[in-house]
Amino acid sequence: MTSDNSFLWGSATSAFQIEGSSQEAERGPSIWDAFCDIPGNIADGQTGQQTCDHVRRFRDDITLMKSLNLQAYRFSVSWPRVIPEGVGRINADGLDFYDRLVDELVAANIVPCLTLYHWDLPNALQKRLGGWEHPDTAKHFADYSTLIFDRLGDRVKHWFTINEPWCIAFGGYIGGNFAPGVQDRARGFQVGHQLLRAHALTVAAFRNHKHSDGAIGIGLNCDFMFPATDTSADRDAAQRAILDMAGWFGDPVWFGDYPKELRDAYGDILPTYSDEDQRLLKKSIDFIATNYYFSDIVRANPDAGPLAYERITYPDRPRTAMGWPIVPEGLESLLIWLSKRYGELPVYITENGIALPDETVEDGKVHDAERIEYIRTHFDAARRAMDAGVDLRGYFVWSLLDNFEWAHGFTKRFGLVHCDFETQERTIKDSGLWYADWIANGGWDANESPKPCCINTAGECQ
Ligand code: GCO
Repeated sequence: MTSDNSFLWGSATSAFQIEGSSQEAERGPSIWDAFCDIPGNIADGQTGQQTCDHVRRFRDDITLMKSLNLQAYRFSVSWPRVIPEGVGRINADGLDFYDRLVDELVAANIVPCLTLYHWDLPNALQKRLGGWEHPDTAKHFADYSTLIFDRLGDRVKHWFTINEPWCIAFGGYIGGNFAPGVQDRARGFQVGHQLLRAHALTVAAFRNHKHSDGAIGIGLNCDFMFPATDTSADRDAAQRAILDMAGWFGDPVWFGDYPKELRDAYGDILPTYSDEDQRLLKKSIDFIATNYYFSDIVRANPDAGPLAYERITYPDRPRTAMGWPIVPEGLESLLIWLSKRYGELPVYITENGIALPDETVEDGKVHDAERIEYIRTHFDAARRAMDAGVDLRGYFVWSLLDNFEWAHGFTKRFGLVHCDFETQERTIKDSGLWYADWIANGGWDANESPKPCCINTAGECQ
């Protein structure tokens, strides 16, 4: 994203997770509001109505970012705050909010990095068109994005179209644990397809825009998959598992089509692209952006679905409050895999972080040593990937604040800053203080050099 080689240390959030609805700049309902209204969907029965009340408190939150020494801040714009019905009427107050946010970030010398879509589709489009399954939604997304380029493109130069299309398609339409809660693989593939078309149309609009002097990409997510054994069957199975996640979206935006392995395995339920779609999709990213949280072990199993692989959770690793095994070396391997496959483009880690159980404020402090350890070991993994040739340009810790963790509601805390959801009081955790020092000291350069990794490809310590 940056034209020079400078490295950005940042933190990330998303609109639905932190903004709250708020009286000022009120937004239209999104599919996540509708999903929260269905009893049983959210672990603690909570909603996105209030969350961190960021729309009213954004100036204080920027002050917090300054105390963390953040150089960049990745946030998302809520489409229904800007265009409540998804098309048509523009909510001037909503647009003004993002304008002020960007102004204040720039004034604070924090680089604004903007995600156009982080899961909160205007519910009107879901009801009227069937949401992302309908090809017109992709066009409406490109129109909405163009409005954002018009208004903010003079100051924002770092753009992400869609955050984690895999989660939207898989979580929303195959697993069904995310909005809109469907369980149907063919519909999931159709949604993934239209998300990719939306990305391609938006990038084309960006590249023709008067404010095209920035860079644009898509926010992928991939768990890394280590083969269970060194046999070729398991190694191939692990590759198929990576393609099933990162390749489903990464291949189209770079090569213009899905991986052959997915076509062979899924057949006709994987939609096909028109020539025009393919032309627009090919090389429609200026950089690779990925979120990373954990890795799994993969074994070949002919009976385990069309791609014949089985994922196994690391049995012997410590787990986060999400139940995710802590596997820092998976980040190193993922970065190398993505960089080799997609043109050795510049790379950004757009999310990485940990939820911890039972975090409490005592005497104005939150002692989260495990978060410091998690972040530090992942920083080191990223550094090893750089030493192996990955052109890493930035690292965004998830998340700035404890926030609304989707189907988990407020039960999982990822923040560098603790948020009391009753009083809205913010407390910088030990990890936030540590990160502020890390950035002030120049990252790895001035801190001790990364520890070598002892883990082999089977996930064992050598
Ligand atoms: C995602 C989203 C974030 C999450 C984070 C922790 O990856 O699911 O981008 O919104 O909150 O990843 O689960």
